[in-house]
Amino acid sequence: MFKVTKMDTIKFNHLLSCLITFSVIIEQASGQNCMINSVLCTFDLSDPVDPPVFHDLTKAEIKSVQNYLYSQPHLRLIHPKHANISTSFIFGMEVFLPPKREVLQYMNSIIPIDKPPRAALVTIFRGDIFPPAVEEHIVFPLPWPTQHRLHRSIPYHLRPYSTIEFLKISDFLARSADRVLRQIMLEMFDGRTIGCGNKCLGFFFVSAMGPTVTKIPGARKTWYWMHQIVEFSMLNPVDFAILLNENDGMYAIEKVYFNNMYFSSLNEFAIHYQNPTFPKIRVPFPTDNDFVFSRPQRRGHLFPDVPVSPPRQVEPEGKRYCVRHQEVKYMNWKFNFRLSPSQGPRIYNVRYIDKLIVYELALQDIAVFYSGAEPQHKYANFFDSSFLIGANLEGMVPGVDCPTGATFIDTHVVVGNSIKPLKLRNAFCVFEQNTGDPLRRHMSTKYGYGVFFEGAPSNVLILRTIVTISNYDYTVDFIFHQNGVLQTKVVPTGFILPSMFTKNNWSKYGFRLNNKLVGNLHHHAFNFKVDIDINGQHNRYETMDIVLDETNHPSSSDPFDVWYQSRIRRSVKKTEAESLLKFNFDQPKYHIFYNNNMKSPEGNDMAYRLVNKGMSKSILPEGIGNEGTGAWMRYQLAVTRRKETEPTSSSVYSAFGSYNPVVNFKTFYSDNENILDKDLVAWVTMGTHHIPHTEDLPMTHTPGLDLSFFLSPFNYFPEDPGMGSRDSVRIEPVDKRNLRRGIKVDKQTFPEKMQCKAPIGNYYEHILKRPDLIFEM
Ligand SMILES: *[C@@H]1O[C@H](CO)[C@@H](O)[C@H](O)[C@H]1NC(C)=O
Ligand SMILES: *[C@@H]1O[C@H](CO)[C@@H](O)[C@H](O)[C@H]1NC(C)=O
Ligand SMILES: [Cu+2]
Repeated sequence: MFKVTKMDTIKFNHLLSCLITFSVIIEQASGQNCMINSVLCTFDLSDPVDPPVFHDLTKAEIKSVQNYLYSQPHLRLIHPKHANISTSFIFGMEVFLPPKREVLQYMNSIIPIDKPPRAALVTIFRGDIFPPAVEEHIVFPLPWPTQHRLHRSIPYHLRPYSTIEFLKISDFLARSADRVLRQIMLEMFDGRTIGCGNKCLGFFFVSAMGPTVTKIPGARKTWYWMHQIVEFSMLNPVDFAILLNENDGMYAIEKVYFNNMYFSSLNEFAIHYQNPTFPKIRVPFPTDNDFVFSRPQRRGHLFPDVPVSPPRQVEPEGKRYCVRHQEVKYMNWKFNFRLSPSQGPRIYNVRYIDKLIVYELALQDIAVFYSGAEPQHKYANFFDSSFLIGANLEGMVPGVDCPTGATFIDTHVVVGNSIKPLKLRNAFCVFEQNTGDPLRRHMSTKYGYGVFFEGAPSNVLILRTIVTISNYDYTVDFIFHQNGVLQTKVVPTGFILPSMFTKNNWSKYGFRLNNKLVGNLHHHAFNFKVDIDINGQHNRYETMDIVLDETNHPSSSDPFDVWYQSRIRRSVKKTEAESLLKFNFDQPKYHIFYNNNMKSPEGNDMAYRLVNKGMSKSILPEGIGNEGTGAWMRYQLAVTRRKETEPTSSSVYSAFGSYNPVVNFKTFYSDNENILDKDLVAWVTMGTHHIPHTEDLPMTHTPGLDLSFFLSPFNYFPEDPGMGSRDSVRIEPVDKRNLRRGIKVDKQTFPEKMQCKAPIGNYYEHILKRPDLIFEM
C-alpha cells in the first residue's frame, strides 16, 4: 500500500552546535485517502472566542490578563527579559475554575442562564517587596479583566524553580567552578564549565534541601550535580556536587561533595586535591559519536531481517469521535479536558449517556524518591509539579507517541523569560484504537448450550499526554471503554538517573550497570483526584469486604462440621479516617460509590466501583523529611469530602517542603469529617518501586510498567451497556437443528470493504522545513 519513494537526509544545527544527521522516510501514496474527519460531528481545534467553562486560558485571554496586570502600578511588574529574583514578575497563569456549585447550576439549568464568569489564577514572584513572597492573584472577569484579588501569599523560600533563577544559578555555578577548579576539572573530568567547546561540564539541579531536611526554618538549599554534557547527559554523571544556599537570591556555596568526601568550599577542595594522597579519579569525556552507550540509537542485533513496515490503524469511514474546543464526544461518552501548566492533564464533566460520572479527574503530582550513598540521591525527593508538569510538555510525535492518524491538540502557556504565550504543540492527542482484544466474546458450538458465536472487538478512545520532566517521560492516558468503564493509566519511560560508580557503599542502593554507572533505587508515585458524582453529588463510599463464612455442612454426618466459603460484608464509611486505605492482602474488598436514594429495580445501589491496579507501598516513616510534604503517598485510596478550599493534594511549592506545607494533604483527612451522603473526592495513589537493571540502558522501556485504575459501573446499568455496540458480531445457524441449511452473520460494519488509503502523516515534512517546531534552538 505504501511505497518508500524518497530517502531524505538533512542536517541542521543542534544545541551545543554539534551536527546531528536526521534521516526520514517520506511516504507517498496514490489513490484517495480515507476521510480524516468525523462522520458524526464537527471538529474545531481552534482557540474559541467564547471558551467553554473548563477550557484552558486562550491565547487572547492570556494576553488580556497580561495587559491588565502590567497596567497595575502597585504590582511593579517587570518584563521577564529584564526580571531577576529580586523583582516582580509573572511566573505563570492558568484558568481559575468557578465553584462546582455554579458550574452545575449552569449545566443543569433547563432555561439558558449566564455562563459563570471566567477567571485566571496568576502566580507573581514578588522579589520587590519585604519580606519577598510568591503571590497568587485571581484576575477576573475574562476576557476583559477589571479586577484582581490576592488568593494566597507564599513564603519566598518555597518558590518553585523559574527559568529566570535557573539561568542565573547555572551561570553562578559555572563561573565559580571555572574560577577555582578549571585545571582540576580538566584533569579529572576532561572538560570545563565555561568556554568548553565540545567538552562541556554542566550542573543539574538534584536535591532540594528545605526546612524539613535541614531542620532550619526558611532554608532553601539545593544540591547541583556535575555531568558531562553529551547525549544523554544524565547517564554521564561525575561524582561531584555542590550545595548552594539560595535563600535570598544571594547565592553561596555551602558544601562540596566529591567521592564520598565533603568540603566546605571549592577552595578547600582545591587545597586537598594538591595532597599527593588525594584519591583522584579520571573520567574521560565520552566522544559524542554513534558508539556512546548513553546515546539512544538503533543498534545491536537488528530485526526484522529487512525493514518491513509495522501495522497501522486506519479509520475506514472517518473518525467516530469529535473534538471541539477541548470537549470530546465518543459513542456514549462526553467529556472536557485541559492542561494545567503546573499539574498536568485533567478531564471534567465526564458523562456516559449524558449522566455525570466524574466531575473532575486530575493528575495532582508525580513524586520520585531516590536512595543512594551520595547526597545527590539520598536527598533527591522530587515533586514534579514544582518543575511544572504541564508547562514541561514537549509535544508528541505522530506514529510513535500516538497513532499517525490521531487528532493532535495544541495549547498555550506562559513560561519562563518570555512574555509571549508559548504554544505547546501536540500537547494532547485523541484517537480511537482497536486494541486487538475482544471487548467480550463467547463461542458455543454444541447444541446443548445453544449454537452461536457472539463477540465485540475492544475499541477505545484515548486522550493522551506525555509529560517530560528532565530525564523521565510519563504517558498519561484517559481511556474510555465502550461498556462504560473509564481507565486512567500512567506509564514511565525515558532515562534513569544513575550515579557514578565509585568505591562508595553503593550496593545497598542498586546494581552496577556498566564500568561507570550504578542505577539507584527509587520510588515513583502518582496521585490523582477523582471527583466522583454518581447520580448526583450526595454519595456514599462503601467497601464490600470479602470475609470468611462459616456455614453448616448439610451433607456431612457430623452435625458440628463446618463448611467454609466467602461472604460479602458491606461496610459504609462514615468518616474520612475510615476511608484511608493501606492495602492489606488479607482483607480483600471492593470499593464502591453510590447515591443511597437511587435504587435499581432489583433494589441494588446503582454504584461505580473504583479498582486501583497500580498500587505500591511507601515504606518511609510518616512525617519525617519530605514524606510529610507528600502525605498522599501513604494511602492507595483516601476519600474526603469535596471542598472548594481543597482543590489539589499538592502544589508547586512542594519541592522545598516545610514543617507546614503550603498544601498538606494530611489536613484533608485529619479533620475527620463525615462523608456519609456528601459530595466526595477519591484520591488515588499509584506507584512503582524501580530497581534499575542493565536493560534500563540506554532507556527504560514501557512494557510491564503501566499503572492503571478503573472506574467501572457496578449495578449501575440494568445490563452491560456495551451490548449496544454496533461493532459486535453474531454468527449462528439458520436452523439450530440443521447446519446444512447454512449460517447467518449479523454484522453492521464492514471495514474489510475499505477501498481508500490510510491517511498519511506529514509531520516529518513539517519538522524538516521548520526545525523549531520540535526543538528549542
Ligand atoms: C534586578 O533587577 C533590578 C531592576 O532591573 C536591578 O535594579 C537590580 O540591580 C537587579 N538585581 C540583581 C541582583 O541582579
Ligand atoms: C561503608 O559503610 C560503612 C558503614 O556504614 C562505613 O564504615 C565505611 O566507611 C563505608 N565505606 C565507604 C567507602 O564509604
Ligand atoms: Cu524509574
